[in-house]
Amino acid sequence: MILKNKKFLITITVISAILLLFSSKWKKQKADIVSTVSQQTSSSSQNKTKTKNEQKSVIYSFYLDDDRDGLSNAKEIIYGTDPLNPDTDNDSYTDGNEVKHGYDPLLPGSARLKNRKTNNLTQQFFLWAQETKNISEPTLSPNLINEFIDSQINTEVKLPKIELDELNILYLDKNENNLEEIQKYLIGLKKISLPDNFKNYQEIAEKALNGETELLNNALNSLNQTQEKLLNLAVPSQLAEIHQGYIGMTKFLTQLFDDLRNVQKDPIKMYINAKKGQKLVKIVKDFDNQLKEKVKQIVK
Ligand SMILES: [Ca+2]
Ligand SMILES: [Ca+2]
Ligand SMILES: [Ca+2]
Repeated sequence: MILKNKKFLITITVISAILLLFSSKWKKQKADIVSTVSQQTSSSSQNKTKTKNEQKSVIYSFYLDDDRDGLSNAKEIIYGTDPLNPDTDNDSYTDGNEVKHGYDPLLPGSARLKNRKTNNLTQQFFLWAQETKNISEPTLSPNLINEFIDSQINTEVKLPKIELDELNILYLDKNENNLEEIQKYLIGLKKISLPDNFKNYQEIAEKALNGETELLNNALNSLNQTQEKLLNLAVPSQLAEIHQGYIGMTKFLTQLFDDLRNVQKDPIKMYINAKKGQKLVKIVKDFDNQLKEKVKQIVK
C-alpha cells in the first residue's frame, strides 16, 4: 500500500491537541485559582447553617484563621502546623508570630524557618518575599509569584528517559520503504488521545485545592491508559526515537498532575508546573514536526 495522499502526512497532529490544557485559556485563568478558592471557602464560612462538607472545605483558606494565631488556615497547612492550636510547638510563641519573624513554628526555641530541611517551594517563596521584598506576611500575589519563579526557579523541562526495550519496535528491512507499517503507525498514533475528563486543568486544580481528588484521579487514570497505548503501539524502528519522546512527554505530564495531590501544602508548585506545561506544548510540537519530516524523508 502506498501513501497516495500527501495530505495524510500533514494531518498527523498527534498529541499536541491534548495539551490544550496548558493553552492560553489556562494561562489567563490560573491566576484566579487560589483567590477563587479562598473566596468560596470564606463566604461559605459566613453561613451559620453550613453542612459538614462545607465546614471541611473551609479548612483551606488564606482569609480564615480558626485558632486566631495570626497564621491563616491555608498557611497552617503549608507550614505543617495545627490549624486548631495557636502554639503548635508549645514554646509560648504563637504560630503566626513565629512565622512572621522567621522562626520555625514546629520547633521550640530559636530554630529558624530557613534552616528547615523540608522547605517546600511555597515556604521558599514566602521566605524569599520576606527576605528580599521585606513583606512580613506575604500572600499568593500573582505578580510576586511570577517574579519569584522567573528569578529563583529553573523551569526547564527535562523529559524522563524511556528505554528502547520498553517500546514495541518493528525492526524492518532497511532497504524497504515499509510504507504500510509506517502508515499503520501513524493511524494508530492519531487515534491515541486523552478522554475529555483530562482536559480541564483548572477545574482539576481547584478541586484538588479544596481537597477533592476524584477528578484528579480520573485524569491520572486516563493518562496512564494513554501511556499504555503508546507503549503497545508497534513503531517502525526509524521512528522509535521520536516515539520515545512522546512517551517521555506522557510521563512528564503524569508528574505535573501527580504534584496536584500536594497542592494544598505547596500551591506554588502548581504555578511552576503550569510554566513547565507551556514549555511542554512547544516540545511536543517539535516532536510532531520531526515526525512529519522523518516520514517525508522515508516516503520520498
Ligand atoms: Ca491559625
Ligand atoms: Ca496554629
Ligand atoms: Ca510556638
